[in-house]
Formats: sequence, C-alpha cells, structure tokens
Amino acid sequence: MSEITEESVSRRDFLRLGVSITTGLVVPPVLTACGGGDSDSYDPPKETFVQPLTIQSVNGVLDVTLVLSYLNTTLFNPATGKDQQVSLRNMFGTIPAPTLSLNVGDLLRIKVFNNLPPNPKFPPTEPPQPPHLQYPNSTNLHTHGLHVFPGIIRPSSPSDPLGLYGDFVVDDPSMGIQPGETRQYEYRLRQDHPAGTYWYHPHLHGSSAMHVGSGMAGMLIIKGPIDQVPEIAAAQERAFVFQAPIYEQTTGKLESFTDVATATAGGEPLFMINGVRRPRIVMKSGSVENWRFLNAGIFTMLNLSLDGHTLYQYSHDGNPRRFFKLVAPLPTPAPAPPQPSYPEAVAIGAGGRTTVLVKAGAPGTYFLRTMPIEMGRNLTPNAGGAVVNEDIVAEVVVLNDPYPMNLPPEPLPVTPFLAPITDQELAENGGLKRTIVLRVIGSNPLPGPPPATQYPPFTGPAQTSLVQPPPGELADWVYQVNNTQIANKVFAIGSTGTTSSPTQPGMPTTYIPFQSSKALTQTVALNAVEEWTLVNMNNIRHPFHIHVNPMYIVAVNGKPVEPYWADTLPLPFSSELPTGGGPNVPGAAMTSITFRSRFLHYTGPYVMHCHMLVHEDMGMMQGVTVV
Ligand SMILES: [Cu+2]
Repeated sequence: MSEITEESVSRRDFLRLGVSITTGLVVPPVLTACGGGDSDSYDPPKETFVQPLTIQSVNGVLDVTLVLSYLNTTLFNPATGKDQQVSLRNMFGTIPAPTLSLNVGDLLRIKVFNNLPPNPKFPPTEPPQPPHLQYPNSTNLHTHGLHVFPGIIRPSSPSDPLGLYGDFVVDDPSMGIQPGETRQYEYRLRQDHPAGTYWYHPHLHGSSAMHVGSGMAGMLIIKGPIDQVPEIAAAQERAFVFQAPIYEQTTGKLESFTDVATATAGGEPLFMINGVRRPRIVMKSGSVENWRFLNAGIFTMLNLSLDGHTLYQYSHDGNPRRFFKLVAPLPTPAPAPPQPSYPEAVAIGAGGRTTVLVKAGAPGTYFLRTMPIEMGRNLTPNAGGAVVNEDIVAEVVVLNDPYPMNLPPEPLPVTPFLAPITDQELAENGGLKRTIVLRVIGSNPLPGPPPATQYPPFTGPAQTSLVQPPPGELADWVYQVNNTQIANKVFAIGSTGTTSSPTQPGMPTTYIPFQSSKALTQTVALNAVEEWTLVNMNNIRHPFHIHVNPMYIVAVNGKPVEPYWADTLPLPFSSELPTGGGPNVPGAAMTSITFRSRFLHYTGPYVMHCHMLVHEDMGMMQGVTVV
C-alpha cells in the first residue's frame, strides 16, 4: 500500500494527513496555471483558485482509505476577515476532502477508519441531549446521488471485522462506525450510470450536521460519454466545492449540536471554494471551461451568476441534460425588495450540484456571485435566515489573449437510464402515487423563558396536536436550547395512505420524526414506477434529497414543468403565510413538487430527508425500503 506523504502545497488549508491509496492516481492540488500574453513586459494576474487533491481510478478501480481525525489548520474566517486557527473533525485531513474521479462501470472501494477520540459522556441534563445526538464521534459514509446498492454486502463479524458495506446509512446512532472502528465500503458503478458531479460525506443520524458542517465532504466525479464530447474534453475542468465551515469563534472548534443549530439560525457563514475565500480564476478570452459546482454547505442556498457571461448548464445534480439551460447573468445589485421574489440564476440547495460550461468573453474582470435568494418568508425571529444576501464568491479575470474554443453541439449524450418516464410507463409498472409531507411543528409560545433543564410541554395550536409521540418519547424529539432555530420544534415527515386529516383533506394526520420508534418507512417493490408528491407545509425551502434512485420532476405546485432529473431539490416555500406565522400556522398554504421514479436494480434500505442537516439530525427523515 502506497502512502501519500505530506508535501507542502501553496495553500496551508490543504494539509494532508491520513489518506492512503491502494489503487488510484493522485493529482495533487495545484494552482491552475494559465499562461499570460507573449509580451515579457506584461505580468498577468495570478490564479488563486486551487483544485482539491484529486484521486483518479486506474484500470477501473479506485481504492482509498480515509482516516477520521481532528485537523488542526488555519482557515480564513469570513466573520473577522482574518485567518483563524481551527481544530475540526475531519475525515480526510483536508478541507475539502479529496475529489474522487471515476468512470462509469468502475469499482469504488473506500475504507473508513474512525480515529476520533471516544464519544464524550453527556450528563442527563444541562443541556438535555436527545439520545441520538450523543455520538458526535461516531460516523458512517454516504455517496450522495449514486445509484448503487444501499444494503450491507457482508456484515462485520469476528473473522471479518471490517465487513463489506454498500451505501448503507441506516445505522443506529449508537452504532455506526464508532471511534477505533474501521468499515469497508464498496460501490460498483453500472455502465449506464449517469455521468456527472456527485459527492461523499458522513451520514450518521445525529452527527451529520456536525460532521458535514465542519467540512467533511469531498466531490465525487463520474465520467462517461458526456466527457468524451470533443468540446467538453478540450475544456479545462474545475471542481468548485462550496463550503462554509462552522465552528465556535473563540475556540475554532465544533463540539456541540447547539453550535451548529445556532450557526445556521441566521444563515451559514460565507462560502469558500475549495477552502479559499474569493479565489481568482484566470481565463483566456474565447476559451471554454467546464465547471462543477457542489453546495457542500448544510443550510444556505447558492444562486450563482457570472457577470457578463451566460452559464451553459447541462446537469441537475449528477444528471445530464440533453439541451443546455442558458442562465444569463442577473443584474447587480439585485432590485429590492423582492417582488414577488428574487430571480433565480443557477440555484443550488444544500447538497445539490450542477455542471456548467462557460466561454470567456471580452477581456476584463468579472465576479462570480451568489445572488440574493429567498430561503423562506415570514420566518419567526429565530427560525433561520429568510433571504441569503448577495456575495462575491470568486473573481474571474479574462486576459486579452484570444484562445477561441467552441461550445459543443446539442443534443448532448444522456444515458438510457434517464429516459423520460411517460404516463404509459407509469401506468404499466405499478403507478402508485404517494404524498410525503415535510413539516416543522412548533410548540406554543411559552410564557417567559423556558426552564433550562427540562422540556417545555409540547402543546402547540391546532395542527401541532397531530403529533402523537409515544409515551416517554417526546424527549427524543425536541432539543430545548434557547435561541436556536430548533428549540421546541419537532422536525417530522408525514405520509398519506393511512388516515387523512379532516381539516386538510389529503394530508396526513400524523407526523413522525425519524428517531421515533414509530418512524415511517415507504416500502416499494423492485422495478416499480411510482409518482410521489412532496408537500412543504413550511415557509422555508427544505432541500429534499432521496438516496439511490433519482427523481424525474414533472410538476411544481401541481402545474406541469419541463421534466428533468435530480436527486436534491429545494422545495418551494409557502409565500402566503401571514407575517410571524413561522412553522406553526394552522391552515398553512402548502407547496409541492411532484416527481416520478423507477426503483431499479437494488433492494435494500435507504432514506429520504431534508438536507438542511440540522433538520435531518432532528428527525426530518423517513425510510425507504425496496423489496
Ligand atoms: Cu429542512
């Protein structure tokens, strides 16, 4: 086994510890060189954009070991404008983790060694910790967006302590990969797997927000026919891993769930790209580049727009489009106040990805911006940032050095795996329809400050009573810490198919969080084709993500849209809720997204959930089992 030795790179954010590679070609993180003009007298602006360390498969195999440990490093702190010493849990010794690059049909093997210290002992009170939040040093791994086997291939045993796991994430929080343990994952990519941009990150229920929020995430690229289109093959490729690492400002550490909840209450910190704040990209006029965007944050949406340039979007998440979606630059500054809402450019919710081509225009300096976008409306004061403000995330310098390149002709190649799902196919293959409802349910406002060491009674108005916690289980459902966006709320998903609400026909009467003993699971027959409607009963844009099988989006708010495939989708919010309504309003306006899906190739258990990971850790998740 060859070890990557630590070597100095130009950015100290890229300390490398603890990644070892059995099979794979290492491309170190480099400043992407771009030659200047021919004149010796002209000194072109320097690139500061850094690609993550990249590991490529060799002869169809990529085999790596990732070591989970504390990373002591320096990060730019957008809040202070200065560098900050941080000590964060990290699976890979870098922020972000290495980019893993594979081809369709390849075998990916990842061994995860959890070298974190033992889980701390939590006192029974002060602050009260629901049981599933008491394992901040336990973990597991999810390959986000991959269509792969979600079960356990071979459970660990005394003779085979590592076991062999597929994309298995439904560990009990008290289990998972505990400190000192190692688990072997193995994923076989089908030849017809969509080629595109994916990622990997920890996914243990109860510690996912702390882990991903501290920066534990890496891009996963699957190459296929789209990458052999000559114009795309010729384009320089860049990985943009957008992260906003969260830590307590004085210590540089992230040691409690409260800190994550507090940090996301007003929106996340500002985004960095590959660990660098506002990197500079240098392009030659007329050249074409291939940009892979990953929102590896845990809360905030991106709404990307490049001054003076059209972005040629050709994927939603990892799923390619046959025809470009042209995204024109938005005017700056954005007009305010929003009426009816801020326009969207390349909008990517937490966990989402997209891929774009960009053709450098006239020489000059341009900004890649995330433009204002509404994450919600009329939120209660502590319920999270309603509007994400405009922010410059990168600078693009176009040199007066013509280098004409072409954009590819359409249509672009799309795998048969992503063929449209017609009405006829739906009808002939099950055609079951389900409704899934995402919902935050608040408690009644309490008279005065709530007691510090006990849960307030969960006695909300009207619909709140729809929640029926089993006896003694309420303490597992709510996290009562003052001034966090999650205090005294239940994050739940409900499903129709059983009892229907008399006040809101078609809506469930029961909303159950994932950590409940009554947690719901959707059971689906292998090879079924179904149509599901996701309903958002909150005025916040929960980013919905389903594992294993992508969604073919056919309607928004009941109205047909031009269909497309995705795996992570910010739900619309209910703009009609009255001011101050928060998550608690009876008779709330509802919004919805309708998708179709084929449940192909793999049986086993997986999940669907909100990718605002604080919500997920508090129970906004539901099981799916294909049988
Ligand atoms: Cu959510």
